[in-house]
Amino acid sequence: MRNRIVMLVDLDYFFAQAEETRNHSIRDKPVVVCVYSGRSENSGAVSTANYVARKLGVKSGMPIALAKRKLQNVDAIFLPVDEAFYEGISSRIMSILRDYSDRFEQVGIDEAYLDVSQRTNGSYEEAAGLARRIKDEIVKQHGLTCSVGIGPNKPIAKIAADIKKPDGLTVVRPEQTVEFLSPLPVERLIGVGVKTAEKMRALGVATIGNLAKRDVQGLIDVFGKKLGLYFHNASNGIDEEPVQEREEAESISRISTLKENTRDLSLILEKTNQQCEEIQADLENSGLNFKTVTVIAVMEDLSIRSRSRSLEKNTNRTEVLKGTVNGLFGKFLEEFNLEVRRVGVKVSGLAKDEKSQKQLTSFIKQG
Ligand code: TTP
Ligand code: MG
Repeated sequence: MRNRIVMLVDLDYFFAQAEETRNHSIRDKPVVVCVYSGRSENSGAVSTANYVARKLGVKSGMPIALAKRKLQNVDAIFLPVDEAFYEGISSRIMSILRDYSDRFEQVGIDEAYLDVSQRTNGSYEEAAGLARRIKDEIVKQHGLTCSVGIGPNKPIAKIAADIKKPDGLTVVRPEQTVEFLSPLPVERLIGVGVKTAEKMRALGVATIGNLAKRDVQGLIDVFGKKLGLYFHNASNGIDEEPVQEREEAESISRISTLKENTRDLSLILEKTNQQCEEIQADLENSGLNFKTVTVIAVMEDLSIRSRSRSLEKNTNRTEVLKGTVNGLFGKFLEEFNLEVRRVGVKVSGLAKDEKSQKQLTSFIKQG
């Protein structure tokens, strides 16, 4: 049987690198991309940071205030997330990756699995060459680096991609799997979090190699049948999950915190109009339109409320979205007496819009 070859491509420090491509002068400085909550100047969390900032201790998820302390005496750049911009780059890169694969599965904004078994005829040598071509093309077209892992299945490709970053390329051939996995800490396996790792350590299992040597029945006794079997297979590098195209997103949404709790409709709409525009950009990028609009509110007592309205037919018009949100929130404020803390907008009932449908049909006709 031919070798199965799976590739995982993960863009390096994606949001921060995307920011560097539109402003080269920030490249050598620490760049921190932030999700500002808007509550006070520094409230919110770090979305991601470039490697210059990471060397100085900044990480995803860290409070912005802490990142600022770490970069106190350095000329650092703090920027707000611009998701519409990153989505645009992401969808263009994903279409490059799709073209290089037999089967394709996007798993995040900057990450995708490519099954390349067929086009490389099961040759890891060729797969490595293909990965180098992909990396070159993404640099050439978008000025971005990525890290690639190649292996006989998805988990190994993923672990391989994570081993060397940024701009890495790591190939794990089937015969190298055990040697590759053995020394790694158990946390590298998907599904092994801090708690499970602690439990494993108590059993004398610290590395994937330790885990692989355990008797499968012993693992089932401790973790139950499903997990026990999974840990046994995963630590031995066994995984049969195919690379599979994901279903279209079922909804697109945005939610954010208001500067202060309020019942003032115009303050709410200021925020939701912005969200509607971001959603519209996502819809346009993916050639989708919507049928149902939902508004979501987190109230001052932290309870969550939502109200929806379905339109007669699908549309992608921003004015319709904004208008519907306006109507829903107007009614909403009449219905509930509390102040609103966070607001969000969601569109669902997504379908390909006519324009891209037509392009698709003409494409098929030509082909
Ligand atoms: P990742 O691929 O996990 O991170 P990254 O691309 O920034 O860095 P790496 O070089 O290690 O791959 O996530 C992709 C994007 O998702 C990231 O650029 C920003 C966003 N993100 C968050 O907003 N919050 C988070 O906690 C994480 C992990 C990512
Ligand atoms: Mg990444």
